[in-house]
Amino acid sequence: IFGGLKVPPGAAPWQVSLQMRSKNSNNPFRHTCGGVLIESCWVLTAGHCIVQMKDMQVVVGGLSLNMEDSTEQTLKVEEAILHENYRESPAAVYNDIALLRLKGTDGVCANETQFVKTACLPNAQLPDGMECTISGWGATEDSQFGSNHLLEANVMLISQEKCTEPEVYGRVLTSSMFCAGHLQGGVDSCQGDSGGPLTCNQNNVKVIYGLVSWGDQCGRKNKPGVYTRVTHFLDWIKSKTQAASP
Ligand code: 4AZ
Repeated sequence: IFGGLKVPPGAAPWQVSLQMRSKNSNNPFRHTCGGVLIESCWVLTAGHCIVQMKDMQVVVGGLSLNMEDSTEQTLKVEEAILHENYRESPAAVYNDIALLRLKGTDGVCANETQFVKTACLPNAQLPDGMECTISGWGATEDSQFGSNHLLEANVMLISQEKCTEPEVYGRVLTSSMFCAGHLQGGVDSCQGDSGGPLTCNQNNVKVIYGLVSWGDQCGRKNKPGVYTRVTHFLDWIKSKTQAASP
């Protein structure tokens, strides 16, 4: 996150750190992407986060990556479901969404606490210009390796009309994506934040409106972050999560 501040305990209880097994024996799992807990056994993330991931684990309820928080829960992944129409091109990533089914017993995987809660899904489009919040452990203006503490920043929803202008992203932006940020630059998501949440207030409830997906670098003028439009995938999410639960 560029231009962010530390997230206070319990303020982003659906935030997930998606971690991949690494060769470093001191730290056998490495933070790779963000994600969002949407049900006790389901995490929503970006498709590009799981395309080449084998051995993963999910951590919820933690704020710091370099020490084990007493509030965190570590879960194993039973199944990763990538969107059938996931595509990468040099210009953009399409249908950049995936679901992770967690390992648990009797339909309980993550346990709800003050620090671990599921996020609500949106049920309508939200207005351009609305202020929303992004969070993650990704690269910052000071470190390309990311932040040890979870950071958050406020960004504005940018109209499709503005974001498809040639000086922004032009026609590579599709209706299943949207832009959010600050066109003057400075505040943005970045590498390592991918798959993590963009939350907005809808009727006084925070909903997961976007997933960090891509962008032309980070924090640059006229190059806001691009997010997977969660409302576009509600039927897909429903079909996958309902098919696998009893
Ligand atoms: C990335 O490389 C990435 N500024 C993620 C988000 C953004 C740019 C790049 C948005 O994963």
